[in-house]
Amino acid sequence: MADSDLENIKNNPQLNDVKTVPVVKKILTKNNKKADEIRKYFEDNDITVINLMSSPGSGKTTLLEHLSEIADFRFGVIEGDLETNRDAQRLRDKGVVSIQIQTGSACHLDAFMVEKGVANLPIDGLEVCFIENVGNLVCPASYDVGAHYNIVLVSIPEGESKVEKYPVMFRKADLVLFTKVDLLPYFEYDLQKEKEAVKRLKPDADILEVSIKDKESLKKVADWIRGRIKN
Ligand SMILES: Nc1nc2c(ncn2[C@@H]2O[C@H](COP(=O)(O)OP(=O)(O)O)[C@@H](O)[C@H]2O)c(=O)[nH]1
Ligand SMILES: [Mg+2]
Repeated sequence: MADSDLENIKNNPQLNDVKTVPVVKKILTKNNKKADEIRKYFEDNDITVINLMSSPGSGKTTLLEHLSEIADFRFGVIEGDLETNRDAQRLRDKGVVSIQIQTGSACHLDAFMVEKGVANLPIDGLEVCFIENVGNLVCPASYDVGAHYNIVLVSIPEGESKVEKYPVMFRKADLVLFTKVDLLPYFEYDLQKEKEAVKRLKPDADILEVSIKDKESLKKVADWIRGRIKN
């Protein structure tokens, strides 16, 4: 388990009593071992795994739908939601190989849930596998799901200060996407200030602005991903 994960537990008033810390530590240690197995499986098959995390509705599935039209790499998707197969179906409608995991009441995916998705995902010819995590800016950040990179999305209509309010999530980000920037004229939103907040929390995170109305912005996301594909 990473030191930062233990720090997160210790800083959480619900989890930091003497009885709970060893239990949570054990759960995360088991999870991380399974996540390493998943990463190895994908590496053995030359597939780069990317975990998408954000609040519900910030544009994860929409981004994947658009990437299916412009990306010059083949990708599959493991979808995580509490209920329904809707997001996986949206992607299958676009010709993308996609498997839905229903978490029931769990607010995040863990490596054991992802393992079940992986078992049903046909990976022939894939270069990238996205894991669309459950919409939530808190819980998914604590669970390694076997990804190589984390992309965190935050949309303009969610309002300012999300980065500073949910630092654990943004510290995990390799790329932060500010989504729905076409809506900037309609919101009081200081994008520069929010970008600076990202840089303070995670100085080496890349940052991109995205709008589905601007194909060039989507191409930049595809290029960032293409740059992380092995071979
Ligand atoms: N205006 C605008 N709306 C967007 C953009 N991206 C996504 N949306 C809308 O945001 C809503 C939620 O998107 P969805 O992809 O389902 O979010 P998810 O829960 O993160 O997967 C949908 O109605 C999308 O059409 C964007 O760039 N601009
Ligand atoms: Mg979705």
